[in-house]
Amino acid sequence: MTAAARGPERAATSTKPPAAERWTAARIEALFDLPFADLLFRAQQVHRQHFDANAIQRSTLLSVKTGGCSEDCGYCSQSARHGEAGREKMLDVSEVVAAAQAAKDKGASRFCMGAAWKGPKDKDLDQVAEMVKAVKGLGLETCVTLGMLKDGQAEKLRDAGLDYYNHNLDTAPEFYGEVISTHSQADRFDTIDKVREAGIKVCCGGIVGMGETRRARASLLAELAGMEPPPDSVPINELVPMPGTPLENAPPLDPFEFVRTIAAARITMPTSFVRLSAGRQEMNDELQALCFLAGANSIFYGDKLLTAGNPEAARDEALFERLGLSAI
Ligand code: SAM
Ligand code: DTB
Ligand code: SF4
Repeated sequence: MTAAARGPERAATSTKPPAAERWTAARIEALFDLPFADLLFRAQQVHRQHFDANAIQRSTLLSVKTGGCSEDCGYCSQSARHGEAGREKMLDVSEVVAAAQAAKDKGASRFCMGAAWKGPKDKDLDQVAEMVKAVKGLGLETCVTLGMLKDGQAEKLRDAGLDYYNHNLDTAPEFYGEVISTHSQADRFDTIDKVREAGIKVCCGGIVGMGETRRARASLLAELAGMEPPPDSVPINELVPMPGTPLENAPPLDPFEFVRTIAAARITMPTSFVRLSAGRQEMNDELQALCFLAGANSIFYGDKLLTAGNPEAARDEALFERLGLSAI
């Protein structure tokens, strides 16, 4: 089923459910605690009620402005405080268009442009709006992730043809301060509200594997599922431990715990696209297949994320072929 076809269902779920039905962190943690096969079976059932279980949406990422960010997010290679990503000036519109055309030719349906900013200055925003317009003109869906937005900026992006804005909650509210000190999660909600009010679709998820507890993973999902409505797209990133960052030595997450997180996201946000996001390059094909079985139905496609690696398109093509998956 397409996102457009899900519109009326989404409208129907926007009324706040009674407290007993709300996905609290405790209820979501109880999902995580299920035997693995039971959890995956439930996730598959929910997935098949709302989506074609063999169809995966593919977005290609491009960093249009890399490094030198004022924020101190402990996982990020682009922070000026610890990042080793280096600093690059903003790409020209022509460079972005060439990358977007190449992504389209390889079979991506959406092109996502990221910038390492706390938030864009108005002058920067005008340049990104030009990029959005040009990429949209190629017939691709558009997404940007630019940090926090000021009043009026979301509307400018919408008018340029922006379909999605990515802005993650990143982790549980109670763990946020352990990872980021230069802004609060309340600031993140504020930008998400601005995006939604401008009529742009919301892409919002988080990162797991940063040393958080299972309860904190459940708590992140409770925040996401509790949005009214939940995000249209929910990226679940596994921490890519980037050299030089405070989290470079974070202990790796049990791979089955990652699959459980995907399954719990699918069950608690039945009509959202759940994106198997960062960390895929470190996963074998079998683990990725389990993630698809758990209800992931979207990936980043192309050999680079923003600064970290991602599987090459040819490897993904081969995996799709082996699993009988088709691209949306
Ligand atoms: N500056 C903007 C912001 O913070 O929203 C946009 C770029 S930021 C790199 C986008 C998202 O990438 C972050 O919110 C985080 O979820 C994810 N991310 C960044 N570094 C990561 C890493 N090392 N591993 C996994 N996810 C990461
Ligand atoms: C998201 O949730 N994950 C993407 C996208 N949104 C912008 C970014 C992942 C970044 C991984 C680390 C890097 O490439 O630097
Ligand atoms: Fe800056 Fe975004 Fe990286 Fe945080 S995640 S340091 S805001 S680029």
